[in-house]
Amino acid sequence: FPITNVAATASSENIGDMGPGQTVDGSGLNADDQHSVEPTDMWLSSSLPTAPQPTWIQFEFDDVYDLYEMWVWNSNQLLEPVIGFGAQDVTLEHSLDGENWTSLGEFQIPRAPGVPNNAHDATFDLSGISAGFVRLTVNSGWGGILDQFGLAEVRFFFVPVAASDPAPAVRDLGVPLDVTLDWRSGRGAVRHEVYLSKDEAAVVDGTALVDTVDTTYYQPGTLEYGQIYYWKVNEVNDAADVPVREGEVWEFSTVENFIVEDFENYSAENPIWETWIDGLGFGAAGTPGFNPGNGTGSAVGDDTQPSFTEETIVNSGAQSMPLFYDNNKAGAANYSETERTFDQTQDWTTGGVSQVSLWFRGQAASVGSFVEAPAGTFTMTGSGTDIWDVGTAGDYGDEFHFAYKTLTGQGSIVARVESVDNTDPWAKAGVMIRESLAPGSAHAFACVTPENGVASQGRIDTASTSFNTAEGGITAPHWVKLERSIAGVFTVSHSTNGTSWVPVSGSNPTNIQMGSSVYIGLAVTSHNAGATCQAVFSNVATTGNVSGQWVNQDIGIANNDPEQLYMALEDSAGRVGVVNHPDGPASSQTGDWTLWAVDLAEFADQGVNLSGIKKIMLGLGDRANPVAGGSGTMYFDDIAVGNPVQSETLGLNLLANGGLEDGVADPWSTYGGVTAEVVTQLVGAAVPEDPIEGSSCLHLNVTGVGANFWDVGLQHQGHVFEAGKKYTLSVFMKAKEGTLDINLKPELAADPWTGFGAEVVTITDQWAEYSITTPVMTADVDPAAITLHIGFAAAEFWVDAARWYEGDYVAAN
Ligand SMILES: [Ca+2]
Ligand SMILES: [Ca+2]
Ligand SMILES: [Ca+2]
Repeated sequence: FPITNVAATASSENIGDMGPGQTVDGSGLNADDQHSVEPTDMWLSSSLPTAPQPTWIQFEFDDVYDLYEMWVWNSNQLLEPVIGFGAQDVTLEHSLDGENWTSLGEFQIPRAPGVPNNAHDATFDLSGISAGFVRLTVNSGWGGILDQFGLAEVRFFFVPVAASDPAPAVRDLGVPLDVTLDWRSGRGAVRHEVYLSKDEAAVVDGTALVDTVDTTYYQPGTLEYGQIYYWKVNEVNDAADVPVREGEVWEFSTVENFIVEDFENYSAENPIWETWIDGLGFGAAGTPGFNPGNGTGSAVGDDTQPSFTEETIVNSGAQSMPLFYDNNKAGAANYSETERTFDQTQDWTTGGVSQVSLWFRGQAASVGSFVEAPAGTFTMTGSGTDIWDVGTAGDYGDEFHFAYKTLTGQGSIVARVESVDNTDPWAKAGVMIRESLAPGSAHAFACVTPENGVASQGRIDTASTSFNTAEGGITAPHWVKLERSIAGVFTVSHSTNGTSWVPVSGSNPTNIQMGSSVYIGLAVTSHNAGATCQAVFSNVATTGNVSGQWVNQDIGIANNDPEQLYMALEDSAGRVGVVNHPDGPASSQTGDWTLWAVDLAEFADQGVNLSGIKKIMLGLGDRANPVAGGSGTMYFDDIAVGNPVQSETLGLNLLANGGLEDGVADPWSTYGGVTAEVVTQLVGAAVPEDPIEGSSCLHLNVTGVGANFWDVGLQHQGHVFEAGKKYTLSVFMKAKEGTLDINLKPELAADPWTGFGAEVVTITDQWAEYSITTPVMTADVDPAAITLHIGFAAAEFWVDAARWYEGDYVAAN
C-alpha cells in the first residue's frame, strides 16, 4: 500500500521550479511508474556556495505508518551521465515525531541513466519500522564535483495496521438492526477495541468503547430504528512501537421501521377480509369459520380485482386495502371500522420505536352544488370528465352534477342557460331526461357549450356509446328544450327568445326506451375532472307528470363524504386507545397518498400496553359516539412501526424535482443553445426505454455549441452552500449515441463564478451515475447553483435522478 499525502522538505532547492515536492507528487511518472527526464519533474538542491550542507531531504507522512518499502528514482536529467546530480551515498533516518531520529545506516543509490521512462533505481526494505518521518542525507553524488544533488521521485509503502474495509459500508442506509459490524484487521493486531454510538463525538474522543474483541466482527445487538450510528475500531498490537492504531470514524444509518402490514400477501385464496374484518364478515352462518363481521358500515376488499385487493391505487408494491365506508347503513353501527387481530401479540417497544405510521388516501369532496337565488334562477356547479363515453367501451358512463325531479310518462323541460364557464370548449350545461342515476344510464340531453354551440346528445342503451348532433355559432344565454313523447321519442329544440323554437340543425327525434318513471332536470359537467364549472339557469319549466322537490347530486364522480379517520390499538388486556387524524373529517377527503405517523405515546397515554398489542383498527367516524354520516372509499397501505425521520439527514436530497418527477423541468433551467424537455420515454435511444428513475427524466438537445463549453448549461439555482459543510452532486446521465463530455460544477452563481470541485465526466449511451464532492466550504456561498456545462458538442442526452446532499457520496436507493 503506497502512502499518499506525503510532504517533502529539503535543505535547499535550485531555482526553476525544482523543489522537493517534485519527488512526492508523481510528477514525471507514467502509467508504468517510469520517470521522465524533465528537470521540473525532479528535486535539485541549490548550487549556491551558501546552500546549507550536508544536503538532505525529509518526508513527512499524514500519520504514523508501519513501513514496508521505499522506492527511489534517482535524478534523471538528460545530462545525468555527464554531470551526475544523482545521490550516491546516503544516510537514512526515521522518526515518530520529527525530533527524535533513529539511523538506519548508510546506503548507495544507483545512478539513473538519463533516458526517458526510467524505472525506480533503488528499493529499501523498511519493514519493522514505524515512522511518521523519513530523512535522507546525501553524503556524496555521482558527479563528485559539485555539492548539488537531486532525486526524481520517492515512494513509501506501508503495512496496513489500522482497521479497514468496514461493513456496513461507510454511509450505508437502511442497515438492519441485527447487523454484524465487520472490518479487515490491521496487520499484527491481536485485539480490537470497538467504539459505537449515536453520538459522533463519543466515538471520536474514545468514550464510546462498547467492547474489546479478538474477532474482526462485532454484533451490537442493541441498535435502534431510524438512527445514525458512528463507529470505529482501534487495532491493538502490544508488541508494536505504536501499540494502539486509531481507526477512522465510520457511519451508517439503520432501517427506519419494520412493516406491520403492506397488504401484499392477500389473494383470492387468502381474502383480505378474512384478516381485516369488516362489517360484512365472511362465510355462511351455521358453517365452520363463519364470521358475522364487526357490525359497522365498512366493507373491505374489491372482488372485481384478481387479488381481491386494490391493485391500481397503491402506495407501494402491487396491492393496497380499499375500505368502503357507509356511516348511514341500515342495520349497522353509524361508524365504519376494519380490524386486524395479530396471531401473536406485538411488542412495539423494542428498537427504540416511537411512532406507528400509515399511508392512506381518500377521495376529494364533491364540488357539485345547486342553489336557487333569486327565485327561478338556479346556479349550479359541477366537475366531471364529461357527459359522454367516460370509461372503457361496453362500460361507458357520465360524470356530472345533476339536479332532478321525477317524470312519469310523457313530458318536457325548458330552460334558459344564462351562462356556462369555459372549463373546456365542450363543457356542457342543459336539460336532461335520464332513466337512472347510474353513470351509464340511457338519457337524452339538450345542452349549451362554451365553444361548440348547442347540441342534441344522449345514450340509447345503458353503458353504450353516446350520440351527438351539434349546431355551432351559438353561446349562452340561450334556450334549450327537451320533449319526451308517449312513445318514448325525444326531441331537442332551441331558441333565442323562448318563444320561437327550432330543432338543433341536423338532429332527428330519437327513440330511447326507458321505464315510465324517469329523472328530469338540469345537468352540468366541466369536461375537466380537475375543474369546477359553474352554470346559471333561468325560466326552468316542465310539462307532464313531474313530481317531487329538487334533489341534486354528483353522477359518476367518485367522492368521499367527510368522516373522521382514526386508528385504534387494543392490547392483550382489552385496553383500547383511539387517535384521530389531525385533519378531522376532511381526512377522508385527502386525494393523494398521505403518510400519517402517530406517536405511540398517544396510545400509551390511554393505557394501552405497547409491549402487548393484540389488535389494530382503522376506521371512519366516531366509534365511541356513533352518529349517522356519509359514505366513501378509503385506501390504506404500508403500516409500519419505527422512527420514520431521523436517518433522512444522511444523504437527504436537497434538490427539488431532482428526478424530474414533477413532470416539468422547473426549477431546472438552461442557458445557451439547448432545448430541455421532460420526457417519459427515451425516444431516439438505441432501444427506446424508460427513465432510469421514476416515470420521467429530462431530455436535452444541445444545438448551439459556442466558443467555450461553459457557454451552454443546465442549472439548478437558488442554493446556499453553507460554511463548514461539503456536498455531493450525484446525477444519472445517458448520451443518445457515442460519448459526451459534461462538466459538473457546483458554483457561486455570480461573478467570478467560483467552482467547488469542477470535473469533466464522459458519459456514454448507457445510463450511469456520475458524482462530484465539493471541498468543505470555508464560508457561505450565496447565491449558489449546481451547474452542468454541456457545450462540448452538439448532441442529445438525458438527465435523471439528480441528488445534491451533504457529505460524501451515498449510493442511490
Ligand atoms: Ca518526480
Ligand atoms: Ca402495498
Ligand atoms: Ca425520474
